[in-house]
Order: sequence, then C-alpha cells, then structure tokens
Amino acid sequence: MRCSPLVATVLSLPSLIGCDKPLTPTPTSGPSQGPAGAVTLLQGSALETSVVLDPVGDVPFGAAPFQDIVRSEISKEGGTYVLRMHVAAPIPEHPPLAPTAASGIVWFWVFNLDTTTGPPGYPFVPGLAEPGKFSPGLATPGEFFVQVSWDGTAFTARAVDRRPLFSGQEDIVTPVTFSIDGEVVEAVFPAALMGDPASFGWGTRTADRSGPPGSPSGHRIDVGGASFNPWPPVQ
Ligand SMILES: [Ca+2]
Repeated sequence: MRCSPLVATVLSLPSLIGCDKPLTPTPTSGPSQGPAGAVTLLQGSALETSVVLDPVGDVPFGAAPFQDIVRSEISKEGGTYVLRMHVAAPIPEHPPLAPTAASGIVWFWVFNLDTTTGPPGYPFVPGLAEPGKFSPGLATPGEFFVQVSWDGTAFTARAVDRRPLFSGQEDIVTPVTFSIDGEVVEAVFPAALMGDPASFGWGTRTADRSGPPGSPSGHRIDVGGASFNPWPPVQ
C-alpha cells in the first residue's frame, strides 16, 4: 500500500475527532428501530441520506455487542460523505480483543463502484476462499472502503482506494477524520477521494483481525443488512 498525504475535508461537526487523537467514547441514545434491511431516504437542504437497519444479536464467535451492527448510514452534503454505524452497545475506550481479534477490530464501509469487477489483493490474500473468512470474492468486491480500526492500543481511520490493484499498482491509503460516541462510529471523507461517482453500492461490515492485513486471518463478524445497498438511495 502507499499512503496519500491528503487528509479528509472535515465538516463543522463538534463530535469529530482527528484520526491521530485519543478517543473518549461517551454514551448516546440508542439506535433507531425499524425493519431490518430497510432503506429510507431523508432528503433536506442539499443533504442525501441512506439508512439500512440490521438485527441485533446476529454475530458469531461470541463477538461483543459493540461489533453487532444495528444501523448503517451514509450522507452526502456537498462534496463530503459522512458515514455512521450504530452498534448494539457502546464501544469501550479500550475494547477487549477476543482470540479471533488478536490483532484488532474493524468497523468499515465498503463501496462497490463497479459491479462487474473486484480488485484482487490487499487487504485480502488472492485465492483465499475459506468460508467464514475473508476472500477476494466473498468479503469485499468493493473498489473502495473506509475503516475505523482498534489495534489494542489506539483507534485509527483510513480510506483505501483499491482501484490501482487492477493495473498491478499499490492501493492508496488516506487517513480520514473519525469519531466514536457511545454506540456510534462516524467517519468523514471527501467524495473526490472516491472519484465522486454518481452511483454505487455501499455496505457495512465489522470484522476481527488475528493477523496483519493480507494474511488469512480475518473473520467477518457482521454485515449491516444487504452486502451492498444502492446509492443514490431508493425513494
Ligand atoms: Ca447485527
């Protein structure tokens, strides 16, 4: 991978925290309830929002409730995407790492920019297709993703553009602004970082990581509703 010096444009939201700053999660109200998998559109002044709900308690491996996705959301305001994920319990300031998460925990949003292709390689091992574990075809055909990670010491967040992998180049990693507030994980990135496509599929995942990215050691914990949901949101 190679890192981009570009840092995400930040909306003027008081809850946002720079990606290199310590986090102090605080409780918030519970997530909105509704039928699992529903996609709704909330449209106001220059704001588009897509919301997808997911059941509580559908995580394997005895995973913690703070890895259980219950609501996923993306909004676009101007040239900026705001990503939110509600989980079933507040995320601790120092989340404990289960054996399947010896190297960390990840909350992420995946973007499928081209439904006919999927880049091979990072962060997945080409050819790995073991059920329940990551594989190029199973877990993430998306060309772009944003993830908030806990490695046992610190939280970080980054956007990963996997499109260069199509031509044998390295993926592009860019730090992004994020926050954790109780049950809500939020990340912000400029649409230009993804090429600002008019339409795409998006979805959320949580995962355990027991080895470094690219090793056959990831376990998917939860998928927020359908693997991919339409953007722009359906009306
Ligand atoms: Ca869930």
